[in-house]
Amino acid sequence: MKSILILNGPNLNLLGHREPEVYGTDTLDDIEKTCMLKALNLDVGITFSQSNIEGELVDIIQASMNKHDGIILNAGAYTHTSIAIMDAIIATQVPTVEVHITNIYRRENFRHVSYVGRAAIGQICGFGIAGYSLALDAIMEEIS
Ligand code: CA2
Repeated sequence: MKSILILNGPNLNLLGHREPEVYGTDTLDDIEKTCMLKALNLDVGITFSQSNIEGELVDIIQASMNKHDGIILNAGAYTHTSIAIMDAIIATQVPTVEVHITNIYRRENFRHVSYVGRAAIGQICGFGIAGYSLALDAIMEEIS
């Protein structure tokens, strides 16, 4: 059975609790439950993880080598700044799909740059939390 890591970055633990007008009312737990159900249907194992700390995200990505077949990554604001996370994805060579809840290209200019995007297979953004489910389909298509 394939194994996918769903990794979320800084502040995404606040989903559903703050700024619902931007990020909606679903929590990270809700996203996890939805993904778990979908994973059952797809017959794939998923591991869910979140950190607010850049170095921890790098550690988690490194540890995914020989453990997971793919990564779904919402690196939050580190998307736009972190060469370290980009390098970790490239180094580990685990196929990665980048996800954003919002359409980052309709927001401030500083969100239009994605370092993660240079290392990812592809990007899904602007579809709310459905993006995680779409990313699961996309990564399964890629690694099956
Ligand atoms: O749209 C996305 O998924 C983002 O990755 C979310 C990041 C943002 O910095 C990226 O540009 C786009 C922010 C995550 C913060 O999440 C919050 C959730 C609820 C309340 C406050 C922040």
